[in-house]
Amino acid sequence: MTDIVGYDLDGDIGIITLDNPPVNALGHELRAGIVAALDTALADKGAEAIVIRAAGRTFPAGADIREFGRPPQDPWLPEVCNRIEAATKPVVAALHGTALGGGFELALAAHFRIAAADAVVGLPEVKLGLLPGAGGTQRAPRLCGGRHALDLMLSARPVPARKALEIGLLDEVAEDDLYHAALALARKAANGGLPPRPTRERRRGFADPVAYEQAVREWREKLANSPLPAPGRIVDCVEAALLLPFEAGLEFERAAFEELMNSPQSAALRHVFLAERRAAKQPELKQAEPRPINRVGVIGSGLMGSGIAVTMLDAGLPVTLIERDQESLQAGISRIETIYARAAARGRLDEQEAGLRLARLSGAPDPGALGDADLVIEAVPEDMEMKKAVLAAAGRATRPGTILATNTSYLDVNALQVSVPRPENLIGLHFFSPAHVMKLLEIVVARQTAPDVVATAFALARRIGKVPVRAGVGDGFIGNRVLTAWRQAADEMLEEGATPCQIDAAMREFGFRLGPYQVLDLAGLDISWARRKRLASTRDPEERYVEIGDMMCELGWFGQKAGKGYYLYDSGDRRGRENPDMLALLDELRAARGISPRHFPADEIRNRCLAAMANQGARLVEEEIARCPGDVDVVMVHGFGFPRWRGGPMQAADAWGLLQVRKQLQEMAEGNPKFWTPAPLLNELIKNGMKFASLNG
Ligand code: T1G
Repeated sequence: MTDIVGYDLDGDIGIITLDNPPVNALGHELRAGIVAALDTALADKGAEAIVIRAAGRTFPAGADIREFGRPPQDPWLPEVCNRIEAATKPVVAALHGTALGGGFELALAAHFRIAAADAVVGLPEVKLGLLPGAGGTQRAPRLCGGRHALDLMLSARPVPARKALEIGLLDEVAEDDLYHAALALARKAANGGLPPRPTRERRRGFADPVAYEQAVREWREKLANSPLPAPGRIVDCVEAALLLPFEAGLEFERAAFEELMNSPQSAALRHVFLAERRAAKQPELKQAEPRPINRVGVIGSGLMGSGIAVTMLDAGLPVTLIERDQESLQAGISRIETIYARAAARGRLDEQEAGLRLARLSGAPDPGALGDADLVIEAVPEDMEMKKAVLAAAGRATRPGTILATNTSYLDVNALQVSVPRPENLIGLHFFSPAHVMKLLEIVVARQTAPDVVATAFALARRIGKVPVRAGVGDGFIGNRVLTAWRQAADEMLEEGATPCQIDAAMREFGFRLGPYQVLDLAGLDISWARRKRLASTRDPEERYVEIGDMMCELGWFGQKAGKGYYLYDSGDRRGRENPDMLALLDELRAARGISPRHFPADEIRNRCLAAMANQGARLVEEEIARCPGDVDVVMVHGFGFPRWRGGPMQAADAWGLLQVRKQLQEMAEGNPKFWTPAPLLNELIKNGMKFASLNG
């Protein structure tokens, strides 16, 4: 056998063991090894039946995503599955961990399936813009019927073993010893009780064809306006399972799979999957041991501080909440209690669990209560002096090994380091509001931050369920820098004739849930106004500055919180409607600048916004604020609603074509050269015939 596929005999049962860490992904070597081991087992006269199992953390979690986009190598996974199904001896698949995608398809091709009680199974390929391409769309419905099969593939949610048993996807669940339970099942099969039964011949799932077709119709209606091709193709394949002979169904599935594999949507979704994991891997994690975090202090209990506290409480960490006085502290605790009460009321959390989490919360109006904290995060207002004072007090109140973190969105973390007794312990943890909901965490590594502090931050991100991205110190780090560029591009079009509604509609059509002006109204216009005022003295006179935002804030139009911003918000209506006063203000601004307004087509709006974002992303990579373009994509997808199936601004720019991006920038450069001039990195990539993706490692 090979070193990633083993074969041995246990009594009269042939045992094939897969061992391809970290998740037994079904890459070429593993597939070839399985076929070789299967042939050995079938030829082995001592083997009456066969068990396929896996070592390590999980039964195969799918095809190897890193092989996608390259010419597939024999044996293809569908071929491996067909070989298992055609075996002349009973084959039992023993599942543990997360048997997903091609891994579960391998199991579906076996004659019997047994799983550990805590295992989950699933066919989540739709999250990658694909469909189960190794027979899953044809075999699963034969076992569990159309409705369960469609839910499995279209929700992409893993199914716990007992539920999978209940709907017919498994034959047994092993309450304790999976291996021996699988052996017993194989022996029962071998002794004639359970002969080989190819899934392709199973009809259990077709028992009620009317209900099956009804499920197909219901899903087709639900998916009528989906911008993604994969869900609809999955429905087609599941319907084909009922209507076509098995081999024809396999061919139908194969054609649909190849169509999706070549789609830009799948390329983008696969890119984000790998970019998220690449962003979480840091050199420091290999060089330094993370420090233990058993108690967290949070200073400031406003919107951000309370959200950060809830994030830590949700992860099982005790939290000490610090405020300037008892009244503020009580208000903060009440805010946290309200968050949990709402979650319980919506059924997202049971009352008892909410109570357990709140029991881990303590508070004091004095940083002296932080003595036993391993990590202290400040979330006070964006004022440098205030943050310096708060961090200095935390530094005095805590142990030498305690990590101090700032949640600042913009401020210079290097400057903050000078305010604490041990600068090497200070790092930026930039959460996004609401902190207990948003997945993105920008980890800002300052000049003196110690490697083990960086390693601790990334380990903490995984523990609290966040998507971490490393950022260098620079105004706005990664996300807010790109957002600012997006806003500049949009504001210039406002000034020249577009309306907030037109710009937001164009960006929603691109795939954003909300357009930029809807986001700004939601966040509050006063926040970015404060930043612009703070930076006013350093503003470059050569850069075009659009005053519309300042004009609105001077009128008190702060967005949803004020009931008026780019849109008007009638009481209780968060969607907003066009603000005629805004349009009048724009006319006033254009007249003052001698601008004759013109119409902006949706394509031009999108192209200008995307070019501005990608160009800013290129600058962030040049300045080493972002490690690679993929990190910029992860930030924009997880922090700013960039449509995941477009992959982020850098992936979308690659898909559009860097020459096109540069052409768009050059068309704009005359009006605002410093902002629109193509980044040198963009020119370099074009010159070398490369894409942003080539820098992702
Ligand atoms: N291929 C290659 N590598 C994979 C992988 C995969 N399918 N899944 C995970 N990894 C790597 C990942 O990059 C990371 O690597 C390590 O494993 C741990 O992953 C034909 C076409 C299994 C639930 O969509 O959902 O089969 O950084 O950090 O949080 O029909 O990984 O350590 O070097 O995510 O514990 C279908 C994708 C594929 C499942 C584990 N399968 N994976 O989560 O660890 S398409 C999937 C996951 C397919 C067939 C089709 C999760 C996980 P490194 P991790 P985790």
